[in-house]
Amino acid sequence: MSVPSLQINPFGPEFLADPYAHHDLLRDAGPVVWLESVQAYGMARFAEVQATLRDHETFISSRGVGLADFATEEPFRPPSLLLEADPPIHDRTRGLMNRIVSLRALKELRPKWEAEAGTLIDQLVGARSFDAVGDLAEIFPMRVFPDTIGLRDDGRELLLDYASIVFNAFGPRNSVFHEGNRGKEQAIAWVADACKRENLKPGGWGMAVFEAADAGECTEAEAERLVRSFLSAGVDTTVNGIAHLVLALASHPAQFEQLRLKPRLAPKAFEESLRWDPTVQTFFRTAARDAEVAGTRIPEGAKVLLFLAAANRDPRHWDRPEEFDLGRQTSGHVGFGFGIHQCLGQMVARLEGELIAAALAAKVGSIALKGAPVRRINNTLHAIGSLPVEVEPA
Ligand code: HEM
Ligand code: OVM
Repeated sequence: MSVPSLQINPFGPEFLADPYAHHDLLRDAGPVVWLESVQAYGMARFAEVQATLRDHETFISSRGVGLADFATEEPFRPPSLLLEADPPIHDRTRGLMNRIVSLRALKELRPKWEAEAGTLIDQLVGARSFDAVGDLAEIFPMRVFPDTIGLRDDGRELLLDYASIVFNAFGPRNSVFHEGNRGKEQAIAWVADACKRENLKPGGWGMAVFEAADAGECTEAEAERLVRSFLSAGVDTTVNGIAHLVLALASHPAQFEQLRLKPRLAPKAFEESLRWDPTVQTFFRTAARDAEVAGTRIPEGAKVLLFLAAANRDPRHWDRPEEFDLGRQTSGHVGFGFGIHQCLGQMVARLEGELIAAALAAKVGSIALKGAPVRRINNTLHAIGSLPVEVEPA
């Protein structure tokens, strides 16, 4: 079967400004497409995205989950020992990290995080009008996550700059990469420093990684790079997850009313917002051998771009996919990925999102958008720069 060849550029300004407007074209062209602009295969239907994520032996991560092929190109930074690793290395690093990001650790954090969410939402309800990004979505994760890692106090604001750079770097070296990263370079040196043992506070998840090194589970250098994973993936993702939760609730008032009536829907509200807009739009894989997907041959060495957000709204899999609906079964969405690389921090993200949804349900009577969301363009994240809202107290 010959593969449909498309001219559409998934890292072009029109696409990134409104990815959802272009997903039908990708999904309808076929189960597998050839993307001329990036010289890669693409998959945007749920079934093929999920099947490709599942087959980590054919579609590997160690040659990079961005456009660059680490077999032939210099990686942007030393590769992640989780995201950009295959078994057996991945099994070891992931096992070690899973023991740190444990159910028990999260249970311990909940009361403190819950109190922080309540305090913040009380203050915003008092203000009535605020920016749901600058005053809420960026504030809450920054109040809870860096302390959990045990990061040094100075310079924490650079975490957001760092994440922008890292997520831009999965795409091509286009103007989004160059212009988006300009002026943010000092974040790279700051993060490198912040990951060192001597800069981590005792009792945090950062130091716990070094304790695993002391126990012989990884080397000291590996520990530094694993702490870097927390800092790379742990903030901008939840910032935009919370921003999209607020956008979803503000733009679906009947659903917010359901949440107010049944606050036990708070976890569902965040999960459905992740299906509806998972923020992390895409990741690549590389074919480690000749493969075939839905009748299309994919040769060894080919890059494959997986459109996670398009899979989450594929009408072949979801009923009325564009609608944010608290009544739906959300399980199986690929907002956190699927298979062995499925998000390490998913319980962290879910706890943050649930607590914000619950605080809004308890304290807010209605949320209205006071203007269109202003997008912050990034090669990988569907990010919001500002989201003006007005709330009424409950
Ligand atoms: C992996 C999304 C929050 C750490 C992933 C993957 C996705 C994702 C899609 C899979 C990557 C792949 O298959 O190649 C998200 C979203 C989040 C979020 C949407 C928030 C709403 C977090 C947080 C942390 C984190 C809070 C840190 C505590 C990681 C790490 C990986 C990962 C280290 C790599 C795991 C591996 O390769 O085994 N995330 N993430 N993420 N995430 Fe998250
Ligand atoms: C990492 C990493 C970096 C960016 C994203 C991510 C979504 C992981 O360094 O392991 O997962």
